[in-house]
Amino acid sequence: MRAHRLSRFESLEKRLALAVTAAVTDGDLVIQGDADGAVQIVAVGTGSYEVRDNGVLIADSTTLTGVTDDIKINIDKSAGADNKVTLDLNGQTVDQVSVKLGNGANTLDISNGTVARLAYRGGSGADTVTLGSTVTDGARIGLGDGDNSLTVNGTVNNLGVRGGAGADTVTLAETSSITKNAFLALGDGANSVTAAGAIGRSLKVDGRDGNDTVTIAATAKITDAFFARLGAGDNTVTHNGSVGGNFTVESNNANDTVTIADTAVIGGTKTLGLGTQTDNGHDCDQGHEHGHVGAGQGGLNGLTGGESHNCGNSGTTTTTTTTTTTSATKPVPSVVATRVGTLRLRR
Ligand SMILES: [Ca+2]
Ligand SMILES: [Ca+2]
Ligand SMILES: [Ca+2]
Repeated sequence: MRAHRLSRFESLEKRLALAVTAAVTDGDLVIQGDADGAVQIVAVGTGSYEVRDNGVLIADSTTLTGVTDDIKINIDKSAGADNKVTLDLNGQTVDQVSVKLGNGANTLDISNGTVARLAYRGGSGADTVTLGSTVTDGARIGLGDGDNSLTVNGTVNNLGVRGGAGADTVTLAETSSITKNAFLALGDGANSVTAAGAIGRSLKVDGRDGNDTVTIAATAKITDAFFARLGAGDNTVTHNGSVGGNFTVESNNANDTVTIADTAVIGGTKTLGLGTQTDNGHDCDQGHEHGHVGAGQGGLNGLTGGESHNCGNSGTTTTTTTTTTTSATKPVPSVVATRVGTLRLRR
């Protein structure tokens, strides 16, 4: 009888141990441990929150109150489980949100509030991150290896993303607005980038080995430059939107495809250096961006700083393509609107 009770007790203890803890320390909401299931973090009032793990209320606003500073989510340091975390800020403003979910196929969804700085670090699994909140300073998203996915729906001041060996998909949705720069260093793999929203300054995309695809959608408005450096593989760039500054594509493969729609806008100089890239995707602006492209873990310093996207113009582009200028009757202000169909540079 006694043994039976003990056994049941141990079983219960074991189960309870597999749950996150939530506490407020020095104004920070700290959520950590190994999750039992999906972790839901919801703001329920000014500085007060509720946290659930697998539907079970871990802590409510009686203890989770006085959150005036950061939110720190550090789940699954060792187990490599698939973690699902939702953070509903419900109109609240917090300073820094830092999220570490370890290995495994993790999902993070942040919505309905304002964050000064966001730092996400995923591991070797396929991370899926959806960002709907406003980020007033910088968002640094380290996706690590795996076939990761990032979707930005909200407003972010500076966006820095790093991916590793897998096929990373980054979507800057039509509703998204990057106030300053977006720098996406996606490493090896068949990475895919779709920019459909507004970017106040520049968009820079770095890929390495693998077939990278970059699409500037018709709804996209990039105020300054577009700069893609796509390494090896069969890379594709499609421009249907508006780039106010220079439009530059470099790669290791002279047979890469760049398609610029006749409705697309390029305000500055178009430079296609397909096959001219001599390295394989390391950061060109080494004085500015630290860390290793594709590392995903750490090395995120400076990701969001990039004021300059001038990368020592390897600038040797001859266009051997058909270029059909748009009709002269069509008003073409200071922009260059050309129809070039599919550009294929062969050498
Ligand atoms: Ca990952
Ligand atoms: Ca990648
Ligand atoms: Ca590539």
